[in-house]
Amino acid sequence: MTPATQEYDAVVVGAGISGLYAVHTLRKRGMFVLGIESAAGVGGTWYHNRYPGARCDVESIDYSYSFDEDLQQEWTWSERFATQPELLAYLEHVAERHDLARSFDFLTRVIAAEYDEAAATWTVRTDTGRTVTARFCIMATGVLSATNRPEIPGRDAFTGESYHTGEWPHEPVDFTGKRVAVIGTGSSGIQSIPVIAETAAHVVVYQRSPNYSIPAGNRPLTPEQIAEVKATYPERRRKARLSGGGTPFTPYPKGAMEVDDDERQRIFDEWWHRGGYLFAKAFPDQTVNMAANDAAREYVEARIRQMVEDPDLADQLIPTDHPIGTKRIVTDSGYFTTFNRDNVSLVNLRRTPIEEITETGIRTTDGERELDMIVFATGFDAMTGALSRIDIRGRDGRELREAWAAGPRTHLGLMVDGFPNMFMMVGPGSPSVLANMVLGAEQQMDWIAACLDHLRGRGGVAIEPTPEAVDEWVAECSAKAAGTLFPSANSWYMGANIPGKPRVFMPYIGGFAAYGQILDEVARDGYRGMVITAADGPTGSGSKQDALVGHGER
Ligand code: N01
Repeated sequence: MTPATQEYDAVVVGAGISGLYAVHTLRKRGMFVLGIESAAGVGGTWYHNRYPGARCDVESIDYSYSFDEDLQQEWTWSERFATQPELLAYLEHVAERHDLARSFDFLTRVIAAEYDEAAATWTVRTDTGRTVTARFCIMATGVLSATNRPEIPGRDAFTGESYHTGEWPHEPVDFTGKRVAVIGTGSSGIQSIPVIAETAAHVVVYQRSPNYSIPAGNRPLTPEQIAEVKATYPERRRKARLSGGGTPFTPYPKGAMEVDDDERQRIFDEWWHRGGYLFAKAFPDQTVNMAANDAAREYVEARIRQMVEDPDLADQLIPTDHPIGTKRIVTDSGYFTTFNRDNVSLVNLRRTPIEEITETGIRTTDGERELDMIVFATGFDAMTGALSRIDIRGRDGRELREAWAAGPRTHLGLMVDGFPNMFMMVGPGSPSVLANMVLGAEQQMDWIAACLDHLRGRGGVAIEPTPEAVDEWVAECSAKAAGTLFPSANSWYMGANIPGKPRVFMPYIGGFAAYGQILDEVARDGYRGMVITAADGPTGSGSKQDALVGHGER
């Protein structure tokens, strides 16, 4: 029988890429760890986003753990960009290989976490009624996990089938012969539309803002390519760690405006054929210099016009509201050419906005279209949504939601002042979605583990950043963003997709390698900007000095 309350060294919230590695790392250190996950199994993003066409836009060989050399030698990816089922199978395999699932309570959602200063522990409450305490809380809650179902009038009135791409059902969804609406043309919409169009009677794409999308150039990996990667994995990982985005690619060494037209065209061609969102990094100045960005935009525009047969339709599919790359460029498989099919049509919501979702379809200002199915590809309350849906209270009952009312405030994207012993993974204030999330999770968790060793070595029970360190990091993050074109876009990076959300560029855009260097320096400087509370320390906290020693393994 499970006792109502149990004491752990650490609670890890989430069984996605970060949460799995967090549990593995902490258990290896002999800590008594409880993982809590709302889904029925591991996988996080790759558990939930089962929509047709879902794939990763980072190459599989890079979007994989590096901590287990045998794993990376034994696992063989079948395609350059893995599909969701393959990614989920991989994460299930990792969980099995390291026996991670036994540490998790599945089908359990964390609803509240409160810091008890006297005990220097967190009390974590769940929707199953189970409450546990833990010295440390690792929030591996994901940055694209809190789905956004916009408040469109009549949203729940539709009596046909209705799905959100981020909460896709496990049973197969049959589109055959159906009239399907897809609302949203971000990555999820753009990836799913061509696949749905293969069997649906008709697909109506409801587009509010067109997006830049670049064909993935996906292909099966040949045995020779796989052998080559496996033989050179350490070097590939080393390059990735030294890069801006956590993958072994570096931009052309000259700016787009420093080269002549022929050279610029050649480099754009090269990165176009490389495929996908990496195009944003062809030249190093593409997202900082408007002239360089215009050159990239014009190149892609011409490509879109080549793919879409109807020039008026092409016009409507070409973005005009943001510099290319300041919203994530979508990595697609046949998106623009799908509009050449007879069974795909576009509703341009800038011209004819949605008035209402009805019982039988969607009514826009030019009339109602009858539908059998609506697919909401409307995205996420990104970066902060999963945390703000939990009632998190730090010292003196201060709410995280309140602390972040004007936008997320962190030290190094890892900790918040007034919330001791709570660490966040791959969230706001870190390179997060701007870099390879798998290496990002390893980078941060390794740092957290070393930080906990440091705390233990100093006989401390709690660690947190100073308010000054948080102020400094927030200023550093916004200065880095201000030096780019990113803040000019109404992107989810800026919180602009959620009405009322503060408009702040949330990730750290200084680069993956630079961020890693900063983490290293802070650690070398004895965790500069952070304060430790000793067991008998000034705040009088904690009689649980032994907590880090561990109570055996769960
Ligand atoms: O979400 P999005 P997503 N009426 O926010 C529209 C990652 N990802 O799930 O732009 C009508 O990008 C909204 O319109 P607008 C990736 O990082 C990766 O597609 O706000 N439309 C937009 O078109 C990605 O960036 C992969 O005007 C409404 C769309 O819905 C991130 O997840 C695959 C609306 C939402 O696009 C999010 O992608 C999938 C309304 N009321 C996702 N509200 C990979 O390839 C919203 N929209 C790895």
